Amino acid sequence: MAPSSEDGNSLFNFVVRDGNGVKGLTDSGLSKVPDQYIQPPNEQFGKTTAAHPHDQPAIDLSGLDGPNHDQVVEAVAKAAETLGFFQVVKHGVPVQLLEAVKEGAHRFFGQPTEKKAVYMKGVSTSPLVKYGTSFLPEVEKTLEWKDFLNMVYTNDEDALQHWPNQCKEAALEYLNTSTQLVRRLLAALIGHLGVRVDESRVEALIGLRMVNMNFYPPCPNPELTVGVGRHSDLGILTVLLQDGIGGLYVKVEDDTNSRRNRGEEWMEIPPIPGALVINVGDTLQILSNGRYKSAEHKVRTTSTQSRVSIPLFTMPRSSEKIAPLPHLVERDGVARYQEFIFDDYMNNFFSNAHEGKKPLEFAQINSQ
Ligand SMILES: O=C(O)CCC(=O)C(=O)O
Repeated sequence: MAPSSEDGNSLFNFVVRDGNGVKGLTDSGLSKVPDQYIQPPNEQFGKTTAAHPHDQPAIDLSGLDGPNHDQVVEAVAKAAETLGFFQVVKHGVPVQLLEAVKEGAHRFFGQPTEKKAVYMKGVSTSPLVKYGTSFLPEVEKTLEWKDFLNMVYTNDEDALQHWPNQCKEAALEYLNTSTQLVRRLLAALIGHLGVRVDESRVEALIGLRMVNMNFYPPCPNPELTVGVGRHSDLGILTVLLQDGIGGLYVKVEDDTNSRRNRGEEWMEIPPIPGALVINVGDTLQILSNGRYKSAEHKVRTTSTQSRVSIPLFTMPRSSEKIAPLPHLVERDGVARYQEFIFDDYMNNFFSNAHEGKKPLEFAQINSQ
């Protein structure tokens, strides 16, 4: 049985240290959300997020290799320059595979705690796999309503040997086919900047890849909690598969005074069957000297059904030096970010609870 929320330590131990996660908490039967999950008012969905759905149609990528190439590139680049988020269809990742990946996620999280807990940090026999809950429970003031499985890619053989049996085959095929998609999108985005980047550099820029499976159990008080707090992703591009439940919100970046006076504006990225969501990460913002925007996003919980989402994060190899591309600095007459080693950016990112786009300050030179 789950401990009462008045006993903060035992709740933390039950959820985090014993590996029961939010799923274990909700399986024990909850009528209200424990205090440890109640967000401060300025982060609560009920109080702050008056959102409207993203109304841009999904971009049809079948045109990328045909006569509509230029229009498709234009649409992708425009989305990356403004919201930093867009959806794609006819993307080359088979739709049946998307179903298999979601089923694999449900199979993994549907297991008893002891089966999942073998992958917990500090316990996992595989350095490539981590099961956990929230984002950084040891440093967060308020926990996020989410359990996750993180699978790092080194090569196909390691993945099939180490990733959990419940989902490894589908997850690996999803990673490999989505990586092709990332290569095509990145070629389009780099080309649109009017610069050339060697193929070997492109491979180094997406040389660290991981698939996460996120599981959001139903929440008795969705308006008080977050599934994931506001953040942007740290890498190049993220490919996200979401199921039909919805709950992903993106912040509309607009620095004009009129927007500031009206407060923040958030847009829901509605589920579209067969589509994949793409978002720009901090590293691509930095390489493009601020032209492409990493998107601040967050996730709402729901009271009725468990939601799953499966992001593929593409990031630079940890030893890679990152700085704005020299041609862009020359053209812009200013470097907006300083050079750093990606490993240092990653360490900073994974040392702090989610706080919007604050990690970008690590690299920022001028206030933007
Ligand atoms: O669940 C989602 O829709 C987004 C997940 C996310 O932002 C993340 O895993 O970083």
